[in-house]
Amino acid sequence: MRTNIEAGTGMRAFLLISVFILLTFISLNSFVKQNAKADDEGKKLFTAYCSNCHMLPEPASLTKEIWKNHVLPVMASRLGIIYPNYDPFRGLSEEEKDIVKNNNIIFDGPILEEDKWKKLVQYILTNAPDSVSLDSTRLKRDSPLTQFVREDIQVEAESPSLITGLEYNNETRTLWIGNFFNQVFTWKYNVGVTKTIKTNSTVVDFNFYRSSTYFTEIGKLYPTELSLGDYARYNDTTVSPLLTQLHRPVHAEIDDLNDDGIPEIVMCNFGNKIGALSLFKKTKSGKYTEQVLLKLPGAVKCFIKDMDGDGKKDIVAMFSQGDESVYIFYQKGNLQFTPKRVLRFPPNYGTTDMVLVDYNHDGLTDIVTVHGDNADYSNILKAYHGIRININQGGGVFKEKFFYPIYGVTKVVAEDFDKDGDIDFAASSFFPDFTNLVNESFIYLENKDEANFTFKPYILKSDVPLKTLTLEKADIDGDGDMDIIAGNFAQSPGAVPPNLDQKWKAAKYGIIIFKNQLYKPGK
Ligand SMILES: [Ca+2]
Ligand SMILES: [Ca+2]
Ligand SMILES: [Ca+2]
Ligand SMILES: [Ca+2]
Repeated sequence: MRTNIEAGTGMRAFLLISVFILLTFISLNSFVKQNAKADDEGKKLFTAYCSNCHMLPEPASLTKEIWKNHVLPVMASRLGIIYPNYDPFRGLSEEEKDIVKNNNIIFDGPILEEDKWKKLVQYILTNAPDSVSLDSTRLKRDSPLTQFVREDIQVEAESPSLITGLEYNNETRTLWIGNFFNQVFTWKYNVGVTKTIKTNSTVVDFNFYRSSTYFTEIGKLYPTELSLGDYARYNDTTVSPLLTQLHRPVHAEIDDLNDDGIPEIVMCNFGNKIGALSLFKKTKSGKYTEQVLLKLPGAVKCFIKDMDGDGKKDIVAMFSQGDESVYIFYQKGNLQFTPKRVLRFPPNYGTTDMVLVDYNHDGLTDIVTVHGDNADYSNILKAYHGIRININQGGGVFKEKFFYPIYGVTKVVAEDFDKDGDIDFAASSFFPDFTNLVNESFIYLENKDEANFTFKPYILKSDVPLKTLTLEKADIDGDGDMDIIAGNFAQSPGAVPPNLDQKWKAAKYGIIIFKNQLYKPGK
């Protein structure tokens, strides 16, 4: 009997345990299912609401902390949900507040229910990493720079040096330099500064057209919704504004787009929360009228080029704020443009620069894009920062064929620097890793195998690493090879190591020349 009882007890215990396990399994299963359901719902909301304004980012592309404290409050405000620790109107003047309100940037009330927003947030935070670590393979990838020799040159009396614009005029062999202190310098190799010109505001870009020089004056360098910028013509003695009340213009092109003898101006009004790419046409009375080509903030760079080979000049423009993208505006009728978005990137890519180059020599212009801005909401090392080569497939289709990662890269120049027939690149990073990779603030990428996109990277170990917002190429010493010029910008929007910050601020130079050693003077 005892055995029976024992057996009976054993059986009951077994049954109880089985039931327990079964129940546990069911509840676990439904818990997992519920969670998966919530995750699924969160994902759907994320996809629906976060692809309205821009390309969908990966939740894993930023850390939980960055999402929570920096990006989500801003995103929420764009959906009319205001976080207690984030006031989208903070620091804005009444005038700016009105501009933001009138452009429907911030909604009056929420356009998404709170529980849905919570599910969306939960989905992002579940899939975001706690931290990102430095890619240690990069610590060993760079060779010492030998193709170029660095030379630092003082141009201004002001300190710290804050160079904002740099452009070389090949015809007059003059370097034009703009700085934060509303000054423009003309500079010649072996001569030095030849002229100092006072401007209305900070000059960030230059154009040379029919023996005149044109200044793009940003108005205010730091974000504002106010339109305080100018576009001015300089004729040896006077600066005459052609266009005024521009919204933080950062780049312009002037050219006769319809071949009627009268030049038009294409203006990148970077703006801030609002902005636009505009075409300015000269009327018979001599005044300019604005035709907005695309109302989108972050217009940062443009080129005028016939991209479809129909004989009419088109416009290629990059937008770098929120909806990061490259558009081609095809000229159909007389100054009538049809836009096509040819490249698009998630908003965390931090798109900053582009160059046009026929990388693979097939007669089709390719677009090289640069992604590395870390000045806004998410200051971490990003694996997807770098240079992208987007090859023209024909018919206005571009495909990313190569990605070279560089933390915080902001500018690039493309050229066959060693004259072996293939395109090499030089790039500057304003947001490198400030500890072990700070010398990647300047990288020379020598093309080793064009078809396979094999590049050899070189850096210069320096006590005061390059810190620049500007990068230009020119044969500055006139010896037949292409050199690289950068302007010193000794201020940081984010935290940098204090000892480096001191060195940058104390640096007694305005421009840095990387002199190509391919042909040496007198050799
Ligand atoms: Ca065309
Ligand atoms: Ca090509
Ligand atoms: Ca080469
Ligand atoms: Ca040279």
